[in-house]
Amino acid sequence: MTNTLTIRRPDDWHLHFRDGEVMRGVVPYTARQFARAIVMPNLTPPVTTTELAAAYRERILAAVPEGVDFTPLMTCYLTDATDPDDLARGANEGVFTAAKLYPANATTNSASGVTNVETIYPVLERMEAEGIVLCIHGEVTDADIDVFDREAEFIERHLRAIVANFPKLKVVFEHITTSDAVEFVKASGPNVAATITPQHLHINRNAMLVGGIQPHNYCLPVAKRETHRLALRAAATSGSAKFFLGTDSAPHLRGDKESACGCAGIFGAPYALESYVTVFDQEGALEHFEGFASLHGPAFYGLPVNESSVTLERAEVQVPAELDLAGSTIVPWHGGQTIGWRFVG
Ligand code: OTD
Ligand code: ZN
Ligand code: ZN
Repeated sequence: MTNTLTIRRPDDWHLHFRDGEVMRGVVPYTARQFARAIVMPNLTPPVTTTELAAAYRERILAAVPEGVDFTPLMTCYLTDATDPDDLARGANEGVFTAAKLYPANATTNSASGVTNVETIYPVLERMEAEGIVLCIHGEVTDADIDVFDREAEFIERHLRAIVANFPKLKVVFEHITTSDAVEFVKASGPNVAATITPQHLHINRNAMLVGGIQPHNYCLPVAKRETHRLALRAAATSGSAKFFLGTDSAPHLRGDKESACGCAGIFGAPYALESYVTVFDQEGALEHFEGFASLHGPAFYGLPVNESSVTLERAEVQVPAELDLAGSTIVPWHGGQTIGWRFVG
């Protein structure tokens, strides 16, 4: 039995750092485990220009603890009014690593998102030409579509057309939650990949709704039924380079989640690697963990792999029920549970 695992230092290909005090509390958790992270731009106001992204990057870097090597990779929040020239300039200057498509109102702080995907086809054309990666929150927002069907519907209504119209565009289907998404990504060419969160590998929708409402298991896209979770686990642990790590860590203060209208988002950063490696262990696929965590993401984004390494060991770890962040409390993913792997460093 493998009791310790040493892999190249991983990266987190999708997370939310927020801003201000909360960001300063959150960044060290990610910088402790990951060398780089794709930082989502859904601030208020959103990070829509090169100038805003460069300033946000500086604020994040100022929150990285002394002596820790961590690089935030910035994304541009696409709107109906995105200027392709500014996006291309930001990418060429090394400010933007990717751009993010939020269908308007699909998730937290996405009200300024794209109202009609066709509106931004000129931007996608420019991104394809410049080699800028497109990250997609793949859910339709139409009121008549059931929340559990919104991802599958997005594939049929929009994603097939985007991939067909821009065959050279690199597309990351973010935080996939369905077997439909797994099948779509597997059937697509090498320019289409997906990130998978720890929560969608661990829980199905019962964890959110059975035995009382469980707000700390609520995120978007919502967890689906068990067959989908099993498809995600098979994809993540298969060794396929099309699937890689993206926590979608999305911290909200405890009171904002335990509320009559609770916020969507799970704070996965603090025990992220322990959570993922547990899944690979349960699936008998520890040999594929390094690919998922540390190799497939850089290969897709065309970036070098990290030279340093991290070690995980089999050991019982008690995850705190809550963490203090800038004087407020946030409940972490696995809060109050015991997990079977420890991050050594
Ligand atoms: N999902 N919460 C948030 C973002 C993600 O869709 C996402 O990427 C958030 O709070 O920013 C969430 O549930
Ligand atoms: Zn999203
Ligand atoms: Zn996200």
